Amino acid sequence: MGNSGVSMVFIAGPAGSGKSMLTSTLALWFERFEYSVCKVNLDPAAELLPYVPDVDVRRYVNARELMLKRGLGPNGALLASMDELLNYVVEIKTEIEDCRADYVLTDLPGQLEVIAFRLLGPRLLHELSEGSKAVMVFLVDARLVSRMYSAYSLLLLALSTMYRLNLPMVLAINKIDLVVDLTTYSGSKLYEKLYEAIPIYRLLSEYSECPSLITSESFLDVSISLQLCEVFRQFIKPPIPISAREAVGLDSLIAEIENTVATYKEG
Ligand SMILES: Nc1nc2c(ncn2[C@@H]2O[C@H](COP(=O)(O)OP(=O)(O)OP(=O)(O)O)[C@@H](O)[C@H]2O)c(=O)[nH]1
Ligand SMILES: [Mg+2]
Repeated sequence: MGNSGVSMVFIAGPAGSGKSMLTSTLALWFERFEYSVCKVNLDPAAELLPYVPDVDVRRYVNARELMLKRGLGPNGALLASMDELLNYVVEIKTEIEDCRADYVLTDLPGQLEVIAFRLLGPRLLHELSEGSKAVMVFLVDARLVSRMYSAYSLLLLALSTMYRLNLPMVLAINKIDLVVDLTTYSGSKLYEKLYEAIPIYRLLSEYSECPSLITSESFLDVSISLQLCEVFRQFIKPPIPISAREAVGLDSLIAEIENTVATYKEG
């Protein structure tokens, strides 16, 4: 069947990084660029969403109901829900195709474990994106990457998610409004401030050599830190700074999504 003109954008990232809010804001921005968008909620445990989904998996599986019915805890219920969703792939795909949108924005659950580190989550994403071009936007909360060691661990998480899902990735640092004053800084000044505040920029910048970044903060063996630094640079482009809440940086994010989609090769 195939959906070849359509681009699937999976919005991933740790719990609370702003995936649902970005789905909402990004949809508005795509529409501003005159693209049609289909908003998909793929989180069976979502309670309140900041957008009205066009396709909502809670119609098929509801984590809360499963929790009560099977006596599961919240994590177990989410795992069971994602497994159950595989039975509805055809229905969900049909609903997505019926949207006839240029872009499908898929809001994923915050528990990365279920989407990337188990058997069925990656299979679900793979089946949903079959026949379309697909890209993952990986969101990181700006407040959580203020130290070099947290930059390393979040980049490892992003890289392992990308590796497991076998999807090209656009990394975005969200909630920059909480680390810089957006009323004072914009343009290149904003970027300078972010460069100071968020070590990921130094880590991924071609203007600094990896050895110069090894500080007393690096807790791993120096040679491992150096090698990881090189690996990150090889596979991850400097992240796009955004604020999903304040709708800042979204045109750059969309440009990067389009670039990445353009180079997509179906695996
Ligand atoms: N200040 C600020 N807050 C934000 C931004 N984006 C999201 N938030 C807030 O962060 C919290 C979590 O946002 P969500 O969009 O629910 O995050 P999520 O990644 O979907 O969360 P889970 O689905 O539970 O993993 C909410 O209180 C949002 O209002 C942002 O750019 N700036
Ligand atoms: Mg969410």
